[in-house]
Amino acid sequence: MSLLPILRFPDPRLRKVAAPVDRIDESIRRLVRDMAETMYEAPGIGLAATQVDVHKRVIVIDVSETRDQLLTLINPEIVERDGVQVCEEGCLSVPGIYERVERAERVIARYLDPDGVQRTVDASGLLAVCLQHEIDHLEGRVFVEHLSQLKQMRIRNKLAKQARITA
Ligand code: GNR
Ligand code: NI
Repeated sequence: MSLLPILRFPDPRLRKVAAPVDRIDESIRRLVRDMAETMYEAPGIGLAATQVDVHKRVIVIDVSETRDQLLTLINPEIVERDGVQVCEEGCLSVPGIYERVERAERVIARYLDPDGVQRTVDASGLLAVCLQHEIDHLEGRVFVEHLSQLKQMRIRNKLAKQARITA
C-alpha cells in the first residue's frame, strides 16, 4: 500500500472531469486500497480519485466514528435528491478552510462496488453531504466553487500566503 500525494486547490488538475471505469481490474483495486490508506491517514471522511491526480470515477468514504465502515463507490451516480441542508465543509485539497455549503439533505446513489456488483445507497445527513462533495470532485468541482466570488478570492489569497510560509 502507499500514501498518495493530494492535489491542492487551485491546482488546475482538480478541474478535470473523471472518466468512467470500464473494467475493475487489479490496478483499480490497488488504487482503491491506496486511496483508503491516504484518506484514513489524512485523516478525512472521503477522497475522490481526482484529488490524487487519477481522473477515473472512483471514491472512498468512511463517515463512521470507528473508522471501519469503508464505502468504495465506482462510477457513482445520484439518481434522486431531496430537501436541503447546510453543512460546514472542509476538503483535503483546501487545507484549513471550512465554510458552510448548501446541499441536498438526502440522496440516493447507484454505483459499482469493488467486485463490480451494482448497488444503491440511500444517504442523508453527513453521508449525503460527503457523497455530493466527492461526486463534485469527479466533475472537476471543489466545494469552494459553491461560495461567493469574494469568499473564493479570500480563500485563494489565504492559501497562497500559507504556501509562501511553508516554502
Ligand atoms: O474530510 C473531509 N471532511 C468533510 C467535512 C464536511 C464535508 C465534506 C468533507 S469531505 C473531506 C475530505 C475531502 O476532501 N474529500 O474530498
Ligand atoms: Ni474534498
